[in-house]
Amino acid sequence: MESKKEFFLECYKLGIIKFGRFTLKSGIESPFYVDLRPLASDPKILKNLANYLLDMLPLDNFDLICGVPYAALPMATAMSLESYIPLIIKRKEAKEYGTKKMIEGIYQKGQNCLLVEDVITSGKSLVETIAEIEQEDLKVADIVVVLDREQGGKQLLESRGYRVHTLFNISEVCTILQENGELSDDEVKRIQDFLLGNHIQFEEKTRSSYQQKFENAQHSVSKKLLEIALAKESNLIASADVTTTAALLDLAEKVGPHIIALKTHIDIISDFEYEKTILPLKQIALKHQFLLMEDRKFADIGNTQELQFTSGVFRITDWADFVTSQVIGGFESLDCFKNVGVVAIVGMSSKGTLTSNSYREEALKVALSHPNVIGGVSQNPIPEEILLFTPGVNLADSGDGKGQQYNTPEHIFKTLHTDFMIVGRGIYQSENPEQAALIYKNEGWKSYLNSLEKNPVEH
Ligand code: S5P
Repeated sequence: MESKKEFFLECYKLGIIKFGRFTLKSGIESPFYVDLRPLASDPKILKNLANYLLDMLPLDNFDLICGVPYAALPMATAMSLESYIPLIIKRKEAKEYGTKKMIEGIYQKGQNCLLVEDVITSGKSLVETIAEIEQEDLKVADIVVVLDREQGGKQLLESRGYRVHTLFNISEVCTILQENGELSDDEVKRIQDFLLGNHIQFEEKTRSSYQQKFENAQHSVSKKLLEIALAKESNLIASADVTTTAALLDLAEKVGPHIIALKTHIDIISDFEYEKTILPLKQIALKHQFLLMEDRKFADIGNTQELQFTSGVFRITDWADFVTSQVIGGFESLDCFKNVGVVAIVGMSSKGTLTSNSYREEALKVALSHPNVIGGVSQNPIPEEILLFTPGVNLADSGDGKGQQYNTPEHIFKTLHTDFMIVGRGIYQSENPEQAALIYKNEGWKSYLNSLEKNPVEH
């Protein structure tokens, strides 16, 4: 192979680095702009690049190669072809349908994965990618990078115990170009000054604590929920999907001390009578200090929703502290829920749900702007202004054979920054619901505390 310097000059001819004044995504003005994607369009260069990257470290240890999407995907593919190390593909976004997998390809738990990145700046996208690969129980120890912009990313990853192997860094690139008459001394000086003043301190996004959310909460029901969560050290909502009054009251009594709210589907109680079902339920809620959440999932025009909320045998308005509602009827359909909190259904947990990205975006707009809304039900992160309720949690199962898809408490608190987890069959179908509630409560609280930690990348 030619020398590294000659190789760089060949790459440079493809227009991968431009000098001048560029406003970056962050708003900062940079004296240079890097885009390595053209390298993939020259097969000879891509192949040589793959070999340069592979030559930087011993390869005996790696079972897999993975590129950070998108620019590093062809590089990782070429490295795989040159080294015969199998490739896995990391998605940028989880699939909407089917498996929801973030990593595609054939791999086994515990395998070592070599990660490939085109340019490292703050290290943010690498940190996020590593977390997702590690979530699949794969190991990452080494990262190869084509160009280091020398703005702190390498140090960040090394401080977390990863080995970062960079083929080029911006200083040596400037020297090569200066020697070759491509860059003036003034330009080099300007770049050096920029690099001195622009070490990006990448702060990982951390979640707000219940205490912070309590202080900022506007709605009285949000405040109450957060207050109970803090007092009981619980973020558990038990879903009481039982069909008789006796079973409902029995469950409420047993799980009451450990939960912040009991979620009902009141229309599945076959022997419902307001006096015999609701009045004792309210007593139990008062005794054990939890709120009542009626999971009615209203989905009609405002006038009909108002009737469904206030009339009929259930008279939900008289006893529920908060209710769930679809937002498909639009903003004004939520106006009728004046005396309760509304949890908007933003995304559903079932396989094949129609709550696509674009639906969720629109649903969130309604939820965020309506004063009655305290939170959303979703399997995806939502803005911190409203509370996130996540059902589909089960420690023992991954599904129910009827389309329900389950996650663990650890996943939803760490990855989604969930506020409250909703557990149904994991508790009420267990042999000992009281003990099960306690286990979920402890697991949920532990996962919440872990999710407050700034540095979730562990070794
Ligand atoms: O997307 C959703 C929304 C809700 S509210 N997925 C859900 O499962 N739910 C409700 O949560 C569902 O109606 C049920 O009452 C509970 C989950 O029960 P589990 O037995 O599957 O834990």
